[in-house]
Amino acid sequence: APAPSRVLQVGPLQPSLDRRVREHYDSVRLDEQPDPTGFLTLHGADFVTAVTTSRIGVSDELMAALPRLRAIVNFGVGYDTTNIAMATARGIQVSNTPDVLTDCVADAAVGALINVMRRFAAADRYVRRGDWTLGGYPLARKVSGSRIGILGLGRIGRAIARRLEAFGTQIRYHTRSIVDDVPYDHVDSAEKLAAWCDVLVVATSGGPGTRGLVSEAVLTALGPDGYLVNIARGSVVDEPALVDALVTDRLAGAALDVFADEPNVPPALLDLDKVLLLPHIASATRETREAMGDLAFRNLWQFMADGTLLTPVPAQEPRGTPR
Ligand code: 8YV
Repeated sequence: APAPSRVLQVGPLQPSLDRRVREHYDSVRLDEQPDPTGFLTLHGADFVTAVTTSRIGVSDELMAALPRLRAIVNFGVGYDTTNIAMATARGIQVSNTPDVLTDCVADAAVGALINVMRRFAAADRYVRRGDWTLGGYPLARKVSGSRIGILGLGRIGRAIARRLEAFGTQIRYHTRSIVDDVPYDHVDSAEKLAAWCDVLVVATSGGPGTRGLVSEAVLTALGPDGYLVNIARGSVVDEPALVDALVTDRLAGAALDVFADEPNVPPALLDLDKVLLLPHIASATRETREAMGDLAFRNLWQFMADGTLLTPVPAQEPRGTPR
């Protein structure tokens, strides 16, 4: 019978997670196999656990090629790259790494928001180019006291809101259902929230439920004096509509850490000083990535010990399942 402790590493992992998995388990890097498909045909039944990241996930095809898979351990809080309904139907548990990255992602969202409203990155380039000798830098927008709309008020959305309270901002949010224990007003649509706020911060999860939530209509409602901050997933925003709104000055600016087709960024954005472009780094600090790797490993360790996960994601019924 296949060795039950074999672990499939779907792709590259955070270094200390990679080291610990190799130290404690018979692990195999799928992406290092010369013929991954042939390898899975021969050995797919060896693996009851797979370790992956939010960026890669476990595809439907890979899940189907692992007939004895019982757990997917995910490095990252987002799990939109794995079909949870398919995993649920197969009795496969999935874990993620919540909480340990909340502060860093919220810090990044606030930093990006300040940066793009005050145009600090563009001002830095202005000085480095020697343009300061040509005259003063254009006026920017005040962050303190501005109106902040937050899409998604989970752990990260709440942490962003708490930080922005300190700037004397007015805060409202939109989620599918009202969140009880917060001092902010709920707005019943993304479009209405965008019409009200100066800055729309995207802090939702990714996946089918939020795809295209920031539509052309939402961007139009946000308007020529509005800013968009996205530290969630590129899929939440209608990216072509965003690019068009920015290029045609129907939005004041955007701070983007995530994109529809990473690492490819729409070329039209590359020359816009009103846009802050970041390479998906909201959680990318030494401390947080170590903590994420440790939590991912502890999920794997616990599953191997007793078949349970420390931080399982909610099971999902296949879409259209009668309640
Ligand atoms: C990670 C993220 O950088 O946690 C997530 O969902 O998007 C980031 O924190 C990335 O997913 C790691 O692969």
